[in-house]
Amino acid sequence: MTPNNYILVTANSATAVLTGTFHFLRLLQTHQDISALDITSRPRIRHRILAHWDNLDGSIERGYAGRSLWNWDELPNKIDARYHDYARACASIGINGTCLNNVNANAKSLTTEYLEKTAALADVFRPYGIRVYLSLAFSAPIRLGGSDTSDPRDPAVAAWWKQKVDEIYRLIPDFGGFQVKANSEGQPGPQDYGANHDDGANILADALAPYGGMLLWRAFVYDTSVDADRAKCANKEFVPLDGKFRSNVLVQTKNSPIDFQPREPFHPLFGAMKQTPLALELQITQEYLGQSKHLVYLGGMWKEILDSDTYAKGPGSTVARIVDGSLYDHSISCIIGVANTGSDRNWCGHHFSQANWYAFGRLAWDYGLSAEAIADEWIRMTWSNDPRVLDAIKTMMLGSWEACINYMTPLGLHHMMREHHHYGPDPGFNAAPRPDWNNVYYHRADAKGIGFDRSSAGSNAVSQYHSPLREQFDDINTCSEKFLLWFHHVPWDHRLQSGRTLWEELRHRYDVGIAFVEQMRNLWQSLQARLDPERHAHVSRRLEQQLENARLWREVCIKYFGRFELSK
Ligand code: GCW
Repeated sequence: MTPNNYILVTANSATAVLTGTFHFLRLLQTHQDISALDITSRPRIRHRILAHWDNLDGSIERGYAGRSLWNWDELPNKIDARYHDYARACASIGINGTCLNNVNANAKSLTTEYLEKTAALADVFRPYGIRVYLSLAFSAPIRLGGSDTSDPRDPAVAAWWKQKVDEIYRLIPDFGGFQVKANSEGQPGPQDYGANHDDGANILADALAPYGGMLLWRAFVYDTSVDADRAKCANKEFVPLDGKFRSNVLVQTKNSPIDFQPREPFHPLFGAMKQTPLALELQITQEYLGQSKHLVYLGGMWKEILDSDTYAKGPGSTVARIVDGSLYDHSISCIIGVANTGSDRNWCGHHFSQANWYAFGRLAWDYGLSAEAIADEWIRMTWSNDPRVLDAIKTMMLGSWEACINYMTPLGLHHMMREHHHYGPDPGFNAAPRPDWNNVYYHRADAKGIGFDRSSAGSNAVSQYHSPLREQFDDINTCSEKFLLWFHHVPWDHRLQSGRTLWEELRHRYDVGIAFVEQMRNLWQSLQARLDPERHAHVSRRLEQQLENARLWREVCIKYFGRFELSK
């Protein structure tokens, strides 16, 4: 047989052959040379999960693409064709898990009736190599089991969970495990009984362990009695528990300390817990980044987080190496992205939001890929291989995240959005029931300056980072300007690297952000004849909305902050 007249896709499991086949299709679709293929690929992170914040009534918390894909009323009997399409799309980018229901969980999802529905979905997803996970309500023993407590130290509670888990595995033999939001934003949890996160996680982990199930325990906690600076709370609660969790528990940590803001520094829990594997939680759905109205490609944002050096074990201790388990030698690893899918015809509300679903999967598989390389693949497969189209769209995508930061929250500002729905600006908001739900709590603008002082002279959140980051962040002159107002209260006339004062620079950043949206709109217009009219028109309308909203951010923020600047 002469060499090179066949192409072999092989792997160590059926699912992996499927992944390899999709990789090959991607090479064809992106017009790569296939004459001398010699590719080996393995995922860097073992569990690559989409988390759906979908409610059982079909609504989606922070969903901007229509109703939930899961039609619970029709399950388990009716299997919608889109379940297969969804699984195929996920498998094509290496996603191997899906958590079906909202972390603000309804206990009902663990009833036998709903488990049978979940089992039907698991049957659809199995051939694609995708396991299902569920979010649970910690109060389920009370709500479903008739118990008067869900205290994790009560043997009857542990027994209830064990029999529930046994039931789940009878129906779904490859069930992935649970995701838990406990004692966070009003959700029930072990602290309701004076027990702690490890107690709660461990009884669930013990029930899952015989089946190889995994427990994702979220670290998104910010109890004001723990610390007055919300950014510090998770470390203060979780670091003392390091070493106390069972081996099948991962502490699931958002990429950043406050929430999924347009830009924040990485979460200091990465590098602070050595004995506990940490799952990285990213938000694909753009809750704080213009939702499905703004074109914002998140590849660069996630790369910035993954590539961040924590210095936990000296230089090179990146967040990625903590998440993949290599830094502290953990065999279990997980990355989880809050999904942006829904039942909209285009899946994600905005045609360009699909790029974020795609980028999540690709980075989860290989965080060494660049944001640009991922954008390149996606554009070719979604829009065109025409170089003019490719160049224009790539320019749009690659500049879009920085533009969003500039027109919403430049220089380290954060949490300035409108209450509840989180779309649009409201820097003066100060009427929430807790201080850290107010926007004035975060920017602290006054006649002297603006920004949250988290330096050693302020809340000392910098102390949660390792040297030399701690010192860099602590000093107003060495703190990266992208995080300046996140770590410092800066005088209005402080000079920045550009030579402009802070106030001048702020105004400049808003202008730059808006100018980029205008550029995106113009680039998109120039492609009209090269793209299909329907999708082109849809994106055009979205870009107009984005521009209008970006201008609103500038107008409202400059007017609001201008009052303080003038009074100085
Ligand atoms: O950012 C906040 C969101 C909530 C969400 C919460 C969380 C699911 O506004 O909608 O609740 O984060 O991550 O638990």
